[in-house]
Amino acid sequence: MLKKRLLTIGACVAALTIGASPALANDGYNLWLAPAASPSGANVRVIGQSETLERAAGELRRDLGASPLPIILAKIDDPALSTLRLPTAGLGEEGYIVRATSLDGHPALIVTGKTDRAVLYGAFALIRAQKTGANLAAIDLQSAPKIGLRVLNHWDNLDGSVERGYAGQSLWDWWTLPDFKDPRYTDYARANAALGINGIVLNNVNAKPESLTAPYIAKAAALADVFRPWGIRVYLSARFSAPIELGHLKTADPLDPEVQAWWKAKADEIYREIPDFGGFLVKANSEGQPGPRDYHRSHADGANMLAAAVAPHGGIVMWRAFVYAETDPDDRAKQAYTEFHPLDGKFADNVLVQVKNGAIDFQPREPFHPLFGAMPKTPMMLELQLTKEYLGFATHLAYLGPLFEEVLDADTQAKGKGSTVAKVVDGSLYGHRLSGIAGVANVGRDRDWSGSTFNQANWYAFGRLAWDPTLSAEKIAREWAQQTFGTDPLVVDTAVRMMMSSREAVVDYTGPFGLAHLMGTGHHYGPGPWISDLARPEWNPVYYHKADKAGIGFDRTKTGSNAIAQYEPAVARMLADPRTTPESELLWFHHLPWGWKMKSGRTLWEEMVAHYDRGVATVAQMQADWQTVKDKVDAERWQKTASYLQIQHNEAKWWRDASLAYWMSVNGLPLPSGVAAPEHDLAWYKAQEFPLAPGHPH
Ligand code: BDP
Repeated sequence: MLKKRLLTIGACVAALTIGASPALANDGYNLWLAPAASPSGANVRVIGQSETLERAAGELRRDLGASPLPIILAKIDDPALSTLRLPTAGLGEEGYIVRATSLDGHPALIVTGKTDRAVLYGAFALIRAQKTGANLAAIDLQSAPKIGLRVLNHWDNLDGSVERGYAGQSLWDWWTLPDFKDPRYTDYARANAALGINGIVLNNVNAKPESLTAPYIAKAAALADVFRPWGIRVYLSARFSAPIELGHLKTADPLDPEVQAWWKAKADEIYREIPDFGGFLVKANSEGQPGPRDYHRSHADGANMLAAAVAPHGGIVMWRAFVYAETDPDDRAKQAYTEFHPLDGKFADNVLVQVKNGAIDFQPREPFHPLFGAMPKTPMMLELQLTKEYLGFATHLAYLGPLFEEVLDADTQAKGKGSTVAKVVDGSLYGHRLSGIAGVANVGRDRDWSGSTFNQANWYAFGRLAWDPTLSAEKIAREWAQQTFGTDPLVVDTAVRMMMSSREAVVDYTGPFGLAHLMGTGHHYGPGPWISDLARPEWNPVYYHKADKAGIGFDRTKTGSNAIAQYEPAVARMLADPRTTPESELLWFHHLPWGWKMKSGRTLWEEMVAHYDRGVATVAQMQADWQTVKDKVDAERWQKTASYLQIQHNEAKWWRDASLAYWMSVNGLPLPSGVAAPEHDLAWYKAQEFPLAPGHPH
């Protein structure tokens, strides 16, 4: 009897580990790291010793399916590999080689690189290659990251909430750290290492001074210990006024010797606990945060003071250029450039200036930020937002790969044609030693980490593009889908099709043609294009669209704010004329009559309506597509995705209806014939309130 029961249990375990049946529950916890159905097990040998090499071997033993060749992990300078004469040029510290070859007369699959970190990346690359269909018997991969600092920014607060977080509470349980190291911290590090992410900023840019106190440094050190074997360093957001709040100084003036000494001592204290601490991220003089401007000092003065404190330890400072001031009447889109451009050449050589992809704020579509290419002497870090503050929170399916690709491929023309943002960011355009890219994390304590299965793809895409910004968003979508859902072509093709149309759908139903910042106040949930009563002008959606009876759009040409002059002359010339401006950015740069003739021959108004409708229709299409894979995806992830698509459909329609109701109240125009009227009147949309929407800072 007992034996029979054991057998049954054994059978169940086997069924669970095989995991092939789509009917089995899958809560998404494994991300892109699903264990192999029949793992390669003991066929992996490590030459040399380090915790990181052991982790690499562990990953292969768990996640790699049967390998046709024995696998050998070793650093490239290990004498055991010397007969192979592997090429080391261009590998750098983190590049790997994965090659099927013959070692001392025996066929073997070599995973190697100059450092154990590189070998770890090679191991993950091998797993990825297998899961995406490569023939391991003939594998020959060589890759090195193009960008040095590949960093996630957590906007996590010390009380466990996450600013703009839609995937549950913060992963970090600050209260039980440093004593309790939740196993999830390790799983988190693995997932990041698999993508090559090598830095994590632990706390919100709107930083509390407490994160720099001894108890919190100890907590950060505990996380650093967990992350270290995975090649990941920790960083902290620093509050500029900490010398006053923690050090009881009278000032935080960066030129004050006592302030400088305080920061130096603080950095020394951190490095005693975290010897490989990465450095500081700083949001200064932005949205109420303290900064050097409070003392009539420049951003360079502030950044350089912190840079001097971490420099002896090899640390860096990531200084954000996301600044705009209530006292500045100029176009908000111009303010960061105005403030930072004159500072080129004034930053210490361990400072990177971190610039959001666009000049306003992570909107569904923004033209590239004019600072890219405009500060040749300063390493520019690109900041992207993975958490979908403006693209439907956790519930909307919006694959951001195309958004990231669009900005990386954008041509600044700073050194002639082909001076892409990617080349600015990877340091190659101006030959910088430091280069970096940051993503505002979309991770929390939800079982599936990111609030939905498809949101995981945004984390994945960020990591892959950070490694190689020339990869295509579509290729990344495909490899993600294969690792996430398996290789059934119907599932993969369907997922990729949905993903590739999804971001444009959000643009269409929230505001096409470069309209931006039309959302509800504070929580940023849902439409609010009518909002005009907030204290600061640039907080109001009406500031951005400037719609009136005659037309719509923000004139950023020389008859308006002349923001276009911040771009290279060749780019500015193109943007000066609405006929040569890409239509996707038309109303960002121009104020045009509702009757403006679009390339399609239709009027601007007709075309806007068509785009709102197309956005809603694309979501309906995603719903229909998802139905076709119902029997091929596990029930748990399928159902959650289906339910979220329904939410998205409802909310897309809400955005469309509310926006059209408002635009019609402004322009007095009828809807083109055959177009459905908004479900409610404008007053109804205006009356909606969401005080409990998630992610809202407090
Ligand atoms: C905006 C967010 C706000 C952030 C700010 C920032 O609404 O919560 O603090 O950006 O990046 O997108 O500093």
